[in-house]
Amino acid sequence: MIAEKVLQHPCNVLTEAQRLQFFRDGFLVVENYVPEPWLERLRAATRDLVERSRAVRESDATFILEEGHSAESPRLHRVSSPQDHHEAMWAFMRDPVMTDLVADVVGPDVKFHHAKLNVKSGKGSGGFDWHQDIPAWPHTDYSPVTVGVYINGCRPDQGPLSFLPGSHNGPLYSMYDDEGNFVVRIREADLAWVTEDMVARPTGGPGTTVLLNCRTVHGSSPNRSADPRLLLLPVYSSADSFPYTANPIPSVHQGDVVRGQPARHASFDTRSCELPPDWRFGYKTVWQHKKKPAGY
Ligand SMILES: O=C(O)CCC(=O)C(=O)O
Repeated sequence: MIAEKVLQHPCNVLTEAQRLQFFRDGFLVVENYVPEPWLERLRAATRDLVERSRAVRESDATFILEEGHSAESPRLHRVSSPQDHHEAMWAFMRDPVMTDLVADVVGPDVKFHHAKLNVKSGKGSGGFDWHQDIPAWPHTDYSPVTVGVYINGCRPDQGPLSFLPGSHNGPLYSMYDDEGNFVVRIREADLAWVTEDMVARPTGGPGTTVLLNCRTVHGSSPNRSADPRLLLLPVYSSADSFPYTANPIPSVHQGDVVRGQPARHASFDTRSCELPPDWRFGYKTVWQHKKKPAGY
């Protein structure tokens, strides 16, 4: 569903001013949004998942390990598809606390696409270079939104998500490097116009939640603190928006309508989107492309 149509529906959670801010900036921060009982369940689920990672020696489709990971001292970049591995995660992602919020920016009918839990274990966990999300999973329109829930909050030294406000209205940049690898990184030359004062790096307490439009340029710095920075990142779209490439992070729940009704007609935004590699043959994560990554 395109923004003009979304705005015809009343808000559930956000104020009208917050929603307009989302469409103006391409992101919105709702401080301390997720209530403590949910945060407790998410923390417990995270502990279970981290516990399971003790048996893992090499990164696999679920656990992306950080350097120094061991059974004694687990260090994770990410848990892919946490909703497929822990019922509490899926219960949260389809709960109105999430779906009513998402409906405010995609319209009343909400569809799940994929999710990840970025753990960023701390003491130097790497950051993310500037990128846009949608070229990894193009859809028929640009309604997809990533919701970022800081389970324990995020301080400036923990590598908060950083945004270029308004960049969702600009071009989509290439996510390929000169060798043709899909590196999920915008070339420096493409962002030569960016100055420090343009960058937003919002932080907040436990449950602080970020809504991120799929075209917005964003990244993050390393987590130099001793504490993990738990960021749960489910991705949704309006129900009438359809992916036209394979999902890089497949889920048994992909395509589940988690609020409202399934669509009878697809929504189209004809602005072109660069295509990713064919993910049916596997997804090479950003970490596998990093030789000496920026920000480490
Ligand atoms: O976890 C982070 O700091 C950044 C995550 C991100 O940008 C992504 O997964 O697309």
